[in-house]
Amino acid sequence: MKVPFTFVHAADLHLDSPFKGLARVPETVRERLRESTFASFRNVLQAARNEKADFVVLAGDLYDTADRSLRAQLRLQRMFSELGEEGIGVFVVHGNHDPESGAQARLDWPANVHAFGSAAVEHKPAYRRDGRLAAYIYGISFPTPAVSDNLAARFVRKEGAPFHLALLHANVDGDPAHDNYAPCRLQELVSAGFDYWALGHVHDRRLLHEYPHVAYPGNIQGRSIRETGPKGASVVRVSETGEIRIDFRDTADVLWRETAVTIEGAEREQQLKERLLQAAEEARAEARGRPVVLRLRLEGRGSLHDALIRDSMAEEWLEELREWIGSPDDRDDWVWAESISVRTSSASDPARYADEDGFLGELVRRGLRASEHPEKSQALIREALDTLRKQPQIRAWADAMGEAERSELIRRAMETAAALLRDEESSG
Ligand SMILES: [Mn+2]
Repeated sequence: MKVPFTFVHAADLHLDSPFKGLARVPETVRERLRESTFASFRNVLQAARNEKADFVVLAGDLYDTADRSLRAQLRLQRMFSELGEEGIGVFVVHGNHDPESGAQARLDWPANVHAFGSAAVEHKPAYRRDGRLAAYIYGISFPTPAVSDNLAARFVRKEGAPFHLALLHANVDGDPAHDNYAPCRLQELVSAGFDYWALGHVHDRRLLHEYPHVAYPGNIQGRSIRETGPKGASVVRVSETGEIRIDFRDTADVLWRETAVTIEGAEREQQLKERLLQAAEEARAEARGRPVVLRLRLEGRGSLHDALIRDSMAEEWLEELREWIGSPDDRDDWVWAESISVRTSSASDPARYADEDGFLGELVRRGLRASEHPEKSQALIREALDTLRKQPQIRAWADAMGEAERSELIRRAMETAAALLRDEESSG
């Protein structure tokens, strides 16, 4: 028989993230974003109160940088001690963004907080609010930012508790989208004898296994247009029979969204204007009172394509769209149009030139062949970028491209070249 209890699992708070690269956004937007990681974490703790959680576990990257922001440390200290007044414990491990080696303010942390050290895996009892032992919590922090050791292998289950919770910042099964720190295998976590692995590091929410549960809650607040989708924390309920139920709480303070707008069937700019505006208003409605940073992705085949790919056209639409949807200074549920990306195709499929003689036909034939064959598209892109590869950023971008992206790039290059050649022919 187990003891029923409830806990909140969150990770990757990245408190006080600086939101660099937002130099050109209005002050209102920048300010709200700078506060968003704190606001989301307040929502996480409010969820812990509302759900009558017995304790909270935080799986690393509480802070954004190794030299922890003073503001973040002082605010955490206050928020944690408020939880302590309600009898809620807090268990913390540190990850690659906030390892032990970073500079830390010398602060007195409240007694309800336990931060695991980096020397060895420790275990601590976690109690329900009524004082009954609920679980042992095991954890270890990163000593330095780049940990290549398998920390999971050091976890050993002890006798004496009804439930065993392992708290770790780690990359399970070498997820290529994240740095391969504290690498380990799902299979070894599953067979290690714990009931729940509370993980951090991967910023998407993932449930890798059930019974035992192995879970990433994802980060609590999107920090760029690459971090769209719901962001928040898991409320985990363990019943007396050991059944585990996980409920997600979306705690984000500002939403990052990318939404597609098709140009198909739009013959006139007026229709495009209406569609852009509608997409922005839909994003606002779905956010239910929260502000949104929005990227609009134009796609589909249509007659507006040829105009859209001209220099600075997307910028002009973007500036106008910002005017129509209103200034972030005027309402709390603002929508900030971050960018418009053009992924459209011309109304007429260039494939129909493939049988023609001459340069246009040859270009289209080569483009189609390359976009259909991964090796050919790779070779073509390599050849095209040859001189640019000296630039480290371009090299990194080119090397990170997947098969589908390369094929898409070739197809777009072909469409653009074909459109320019057709223009030439009709004007000449
Ligand atoms: Mn992180």
